[in-house]
Amino acid sequence: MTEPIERENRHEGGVIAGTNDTTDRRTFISRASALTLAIPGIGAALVGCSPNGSGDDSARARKGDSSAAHPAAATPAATQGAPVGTHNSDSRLDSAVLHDRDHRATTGATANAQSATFHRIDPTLPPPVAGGRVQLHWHAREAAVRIGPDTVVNAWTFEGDVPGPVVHCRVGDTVEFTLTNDADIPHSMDFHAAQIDPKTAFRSVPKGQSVTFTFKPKFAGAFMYHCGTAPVLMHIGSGMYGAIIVSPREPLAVAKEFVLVQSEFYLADAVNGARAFDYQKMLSTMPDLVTFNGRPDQYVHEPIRVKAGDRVRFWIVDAGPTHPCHFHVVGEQFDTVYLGAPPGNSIRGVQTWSVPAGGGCCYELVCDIPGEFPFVNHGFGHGQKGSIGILRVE
Ligand SMILES: [Cu+2]
Repeated sequence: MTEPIERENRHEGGVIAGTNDTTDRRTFISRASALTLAIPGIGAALVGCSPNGSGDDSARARKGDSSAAHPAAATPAATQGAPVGTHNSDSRLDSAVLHDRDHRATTGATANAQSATFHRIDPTLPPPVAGGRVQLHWHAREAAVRIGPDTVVNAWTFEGDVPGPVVHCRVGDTVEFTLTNDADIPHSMDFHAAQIDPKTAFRSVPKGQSVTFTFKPKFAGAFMYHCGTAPVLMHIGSGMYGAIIVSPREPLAVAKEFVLVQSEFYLADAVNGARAFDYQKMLSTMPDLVTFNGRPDQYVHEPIRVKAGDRVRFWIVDAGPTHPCHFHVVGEQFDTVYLGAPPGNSIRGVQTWSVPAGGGCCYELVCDIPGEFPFVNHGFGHGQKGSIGILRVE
């Protein structure tokens, strides 16, 4: 399932790519190290937030990579390839790596910036693979990602893109997941759809090593996944997140289903055509861009199309790292919003409903008449920065 590593690169200064100069970087690194060392549990606290897990294959990546590729050695809640006791709450691992590196910003990713091509992210929810078992083997890697005609970012990614692939399964399916880290600094995976011991399953793995774990989603819903390596803000803010959609065992009403992952981008000025992520900006919480599926305004330029009379279901995940998404469709109303696991927990007749950072929500509407209906983050300071699109009803 691993797609070709078209844009992979080495990224030597990646870890502090967002900071503005050497001093800032050192300050950031020492603060991050101090934080994680002084408060050993904080990493785990930041990492956690999950529910748990029986069988059908599902999981497909966007862009046609069918996710199911490498059968992950099903090692329940396990840990492979790294020393026991190395987990997220001990970001000593990360810190050690940070201290040992020359943090000069620069990077192989930059070198590949010009060749990074733009592609629209297909928002269509892929079908769950039949069989009750999802097998995923993903790679964490650095990549130059073109998120707009003039903007290439040096991202940390799952599978080479931002966001990472969409996974779609059903309640009770078995998800067998392996992450192999191809990047120079440690990374990890935290699935919010899992209930599992985060200290082992969500632990960080250094370059060249892997972690494998298995879970069975207990609740339906739109769930975030992300790298949980400290500082989590930096890892999510640099591109390591995505959505796992868990459908209920009994199918919901027939609908055109779409997945939107809202996320913020905090960017430094371009160097050699590529922009690094800026950790100080992440801390200031004033994003340069707020996007649906990692590209500002992409569904304005190429709208989402449905037919009059279609039921439309939006699965929205807010990856943050910090701000909520106040989801609204101009000229429409949601006949149903599921606050928790569909098909329960529904409220009706909703104009706008917010998804918190790290959360997900399911929205439904029926488009009775043709037209162009903008869907927006109605927090317009952010909507105007790119979290807006058009639903074209034909
Ligand atoms: Cu990471």
